[in-house]
Amino acid sequence: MKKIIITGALGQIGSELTTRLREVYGTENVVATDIRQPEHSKVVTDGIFEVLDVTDAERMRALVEDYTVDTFIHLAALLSAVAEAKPQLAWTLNMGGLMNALEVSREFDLKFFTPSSIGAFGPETPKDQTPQVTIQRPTTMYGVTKVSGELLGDYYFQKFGVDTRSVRFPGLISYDTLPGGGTTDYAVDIYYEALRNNAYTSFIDKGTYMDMMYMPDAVDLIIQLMEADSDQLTHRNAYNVSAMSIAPEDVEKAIQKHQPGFKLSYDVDPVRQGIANSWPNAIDTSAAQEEWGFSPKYDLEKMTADMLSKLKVKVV
Ligand code: VAH
Repeated sequence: MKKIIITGALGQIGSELTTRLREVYGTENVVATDIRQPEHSKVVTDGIFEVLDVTDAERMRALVEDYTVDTFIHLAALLSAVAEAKPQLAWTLNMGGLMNALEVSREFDLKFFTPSSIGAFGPETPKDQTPQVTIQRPTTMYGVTKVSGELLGDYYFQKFGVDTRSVRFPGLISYDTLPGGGTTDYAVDIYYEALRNNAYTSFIDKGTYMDMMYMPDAVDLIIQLMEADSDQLTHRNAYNVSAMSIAPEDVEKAIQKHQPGFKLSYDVDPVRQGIANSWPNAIDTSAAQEEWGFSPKYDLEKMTADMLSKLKVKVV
């Protein structure tokens, strides 16, 4: 990677990835884009920023040509809960945007990354130690777009030679930018509410195990995968990645080590609980470990300590 364009740069992944890529590759070599242009975001003020609606193929092509990038990182998409509320919009945005990004990557011979998700699995998928290659029949529109995205990524690699790469992200936990309407957002909200009120009411039920990862590990692995030798990669679209399998009560215990009086209660949201129930408990990440050295640094304890210390500065 030398010069990179990113879509969805203001999102939960995009905001931290943009900052990191600017540090690693140089501010002048990162073109951050999103559909809006807030005045006070560091993504907008600290480097190159362009407004881009990813369903606008002409504008996307013009930016790629003008900035002579060699890598396309496509993050713009609706997440699971929002996609379930607006399934038709989710298909149009998630798949229309992805097709435009793959087409421009084909035309300009760009290296390409877009994330899949554990949401690409469904109720028939083995829930524990979910294999890298297994049945994928998701029952959410988000999952349908993610499986379709994986298949499109492989198709563009096999048919057109586009160097497509992808991972199935678990729930991502971060202190920089709030997530935008996912099922795993409880695992971010809980830290904010622990500091504000020393209490949190979870919309996901006790005993609901899902894969999770701290954002620094997610940002690191995107760079690691994109810098890996293409010949090393077999399961390009998309690698299972995860750092921990946790339930709300596990986060409660980890927070209580820092705030003994912290109280967790439950008010389950049937829609997001239904989505969570259709996903795995814990996925197998051996393919990513073997093919490109995936190795997350943060477990629940280390993440909790860092989240609470970083958020103390932000949360009033
Ligand atoms: C969501 N955070 O909840 C995203 C992610 C595995 C979860 O895909 O939709």
